Amino acid sequence: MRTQVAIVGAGPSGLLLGQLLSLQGIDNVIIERKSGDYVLSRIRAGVLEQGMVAMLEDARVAQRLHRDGLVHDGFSLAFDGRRHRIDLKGLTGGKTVTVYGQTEVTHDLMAARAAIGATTIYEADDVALHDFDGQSPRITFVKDGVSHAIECDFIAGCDGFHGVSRRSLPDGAVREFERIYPFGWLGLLADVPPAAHELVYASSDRGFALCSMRSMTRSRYYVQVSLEEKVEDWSDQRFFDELRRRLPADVAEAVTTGASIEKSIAPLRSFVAEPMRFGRLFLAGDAAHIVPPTGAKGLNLAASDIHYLSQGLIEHYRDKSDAGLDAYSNRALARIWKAERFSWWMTSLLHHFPANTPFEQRMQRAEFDYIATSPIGSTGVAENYVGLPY
Ligand code: FAS
Ligand code: PHB
Repeated sequence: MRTQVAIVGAGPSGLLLGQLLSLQGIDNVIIERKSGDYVLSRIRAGVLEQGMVAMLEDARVAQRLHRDGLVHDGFSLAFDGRRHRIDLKGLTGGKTVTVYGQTEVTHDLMAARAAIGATTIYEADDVALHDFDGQSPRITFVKDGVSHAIECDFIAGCDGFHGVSRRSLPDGAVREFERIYPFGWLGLLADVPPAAHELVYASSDRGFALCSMRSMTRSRYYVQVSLEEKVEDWSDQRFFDELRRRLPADVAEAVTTGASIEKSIAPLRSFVAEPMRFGRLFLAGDAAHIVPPTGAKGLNLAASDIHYLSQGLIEHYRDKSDAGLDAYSNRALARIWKAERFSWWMTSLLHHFPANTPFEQRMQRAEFDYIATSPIGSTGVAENYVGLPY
């Protein structure tokens, strides 16, 4: 088999890249380790920056998003029961975010790919990348016990943090930066109305909690837990009781309990691999970087990577120019590091760190007080939350 661009991974990064390339007549094949149903079953992000909404419009997959997505003009920070609303729209000259689950984004991209007739190979085993530092990269994999090879011009490594692409690079080819946080997020999804019409990020001496949603009838909640916690030790009742203890009283009272549809614990880490290109292999999305979900940046960073990478590939084929590909890594990393900073800062502000001294706890409180009383402080939060320019 031969294609112009071979994409490893059928998550949001791979699917969005494939769609943008297909619309420009650039042939591409996606090779995915799991089944399509498994990819759709993963419950992940929920908030889209305006830039990502524009990307999905460019990809012609924004119809359901505009029908079902919830446009939010603000969100709240709460500290020891005191609440401060960040007026996103007012502080950023009209920018907003859209609440629309990553599952739905993936569904829309999968449907578009099927409609356009592009090839996705699911349940591919032993995926391996070859000769990407030369002129003729290729990918090999096993499907139903039969070995296959795909010859291509370029490989896009969109296979997430645990994927094969970054691990295929020679030792010393990338420099890795990492911070692992001493806690995780226990998330619960339930078909109950949200406790508030906007997101509430709450910090209390018991730990962090987040009230989010997927629609006005489906809520997504998180509580900070230690890394020793096991999801099977958390009944729905125990989860909701702990959630309420961490929320401002009015929000706690508005929480509607209900049977969980999904419950899982995710670890939190900050991670960046530099550079994001090696010869004809380009890393994008979680394959190159991870942020703690506190800033709602993970999925949105994948979108901006794909914005830069798709532009570079289109210029290569349409304009015979490699300027975009040559600039990809530096352009993407410039935005990535600013989102890493914001995600680290939001996480540091809102979580209970067991090793924090009383002084550091006071610094957290002072940071919140500054934001709550300074329009300039709130504006800094707002412009990062809606997403810095591409
Ligand atoms: P993904 O990991 O989504 O997709 C990579 C794909 O590659 C997967 O389908 C995988 O099966 C496939 N793959 C892996 N290895 C392969 C191989 N060897 N061969 C072929 N295919 C392979 N972000 C937020 O903004 N908010 C959140 O609340 C949030 N919560 C998250 C919770 C969890 C548990 C995780 C893991 C991430 C969360 N994220 C969140 C971040 C998440 O949304 C990512 O940013 C987003 O999925 C990035 O998309 P991709 O880069 O496509 O990577
Ligand atoms: C979610 O709805 O899953 C969500 C929203 C905002 C975040 C993280 C997760 O910062």
